[in-house]
Amino acid sequence: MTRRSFLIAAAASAPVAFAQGSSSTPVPFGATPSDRQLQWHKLEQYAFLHFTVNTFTDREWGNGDEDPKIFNPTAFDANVIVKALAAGGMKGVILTCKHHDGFCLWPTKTTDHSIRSSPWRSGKGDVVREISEAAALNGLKFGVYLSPWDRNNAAYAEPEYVQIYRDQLRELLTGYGQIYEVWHDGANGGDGYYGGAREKRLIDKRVYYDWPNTWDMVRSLQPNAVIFSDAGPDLRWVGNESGFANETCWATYDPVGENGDTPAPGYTRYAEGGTGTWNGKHWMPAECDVSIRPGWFWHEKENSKVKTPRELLDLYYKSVGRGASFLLNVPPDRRGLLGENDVTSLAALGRVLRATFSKNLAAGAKLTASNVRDGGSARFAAANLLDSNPDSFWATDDDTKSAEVILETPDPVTFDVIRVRETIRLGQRIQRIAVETWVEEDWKTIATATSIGSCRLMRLKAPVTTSRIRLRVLEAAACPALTELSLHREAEVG
Ligand code: FUL
Repeated sequence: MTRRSFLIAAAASAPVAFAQGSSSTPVPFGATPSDRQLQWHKLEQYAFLHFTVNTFTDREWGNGDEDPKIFNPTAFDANVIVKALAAGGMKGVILTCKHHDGFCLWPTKTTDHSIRSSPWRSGKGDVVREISEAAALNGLKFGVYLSPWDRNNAAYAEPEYVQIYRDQLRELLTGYGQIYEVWHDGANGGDGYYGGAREKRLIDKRVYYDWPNTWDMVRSLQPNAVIFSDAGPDLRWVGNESGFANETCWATYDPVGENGDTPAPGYTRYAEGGTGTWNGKHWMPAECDVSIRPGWFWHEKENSKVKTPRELLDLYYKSVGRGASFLLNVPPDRRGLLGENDVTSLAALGRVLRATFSKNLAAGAKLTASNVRDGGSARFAAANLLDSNPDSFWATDDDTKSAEVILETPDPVTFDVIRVRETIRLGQRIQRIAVETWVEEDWKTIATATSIGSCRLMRLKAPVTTSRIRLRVLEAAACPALTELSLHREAEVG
């Protein structure tokens, strides 16, 4: 087929409609992200640091009766840790300020079971301060994990402990600068030390913490912080600790309690978090947490079981590439540094991501859309897909819910990753897309996807070389609004 007949074929399959009546920005569809969620979406990947007495006892869950004197890292260096995370492309870091064992990594006024009772820095140290300052210095955001379950505290399961928990949260939210994320673990209740009682204590996860009031406090002290739990309110657990979202993963989610009732942290049908709820009432995107090692805390025996860069890369595609975030735990060891294998894997991940995504191979391409809103208004032109501006977008008229864009590059390009982003401030609108290339006088599908949201990465099995690509929106609940279409060649992991 000649170039002329290709264009006729393309035009025939791309009816141009100049619908009347739709003007200016499309009306948002369904739930939309808050400003704090929009800021969070930009991070995409960030790190977890699991560090506490467990690092020294070789346990995953401390019982609460650990002697604070065992906490004594020999060469703790927050700056070295954070630099290694930054090399891995991490945009933030969340520290386990207190895990289930109750040991506080900052000199809290609420209990003696803290770093003040340890020999580290003669009891004058503050891990939270050092990590938060190193994060700021290296351009990473800082977040806090504060376990609701406290196996040390004598008051756990009594009303008094809820006040202690809030006081601890207040200290963290007022003493350490800007916090971008507050992490509430759902694991809660069971055996513990509890001030010497050494018994089993269970709480009613639905009511004990009075979460709405705790979250109001978070909002007033750190209005820009997103709050994570199995039940939101801002971010949801993806429902597994393996680091992936489901192939279809909606940013909206309506969590339900285990018995179909009101949900709470630790009390949801959490497996549903992997897909979310199409057109759900709440914008509550998924976060995929996983450890770089089998355990969350450092164990010498796991030094040889660190995930390879290739495994980490796969998880990046299955989390960030499905519209969720990638929360990668890298636990400091007894020196208070990251292990050698962990640092090597992180650095390789960072290198491959930078090499793959720093350049859009579609830059300079000519774009032709089957429909552009407002009679072809430049404000909504298909060219906006390539301008690297997250605020500009291609949109169609209100009554045009399936549409396509043909992209022609001056010379053939070779790619194996396609990235597409919706204009999420207008909600999640698209339900199905396909990408095709022009091969032997016809369009051939090379990739399909369902949910898009903030980011969809389509990773091809083999590279494709072409100069004509067609993106088709096959199903959408409202006129599509897309902010990015980019082509990439996956770099070698090395
Ligand atoms: C779980 C905890 O029980 C693990 O120890 C770890 O902190 C993980 C991130 O969350 O629920």
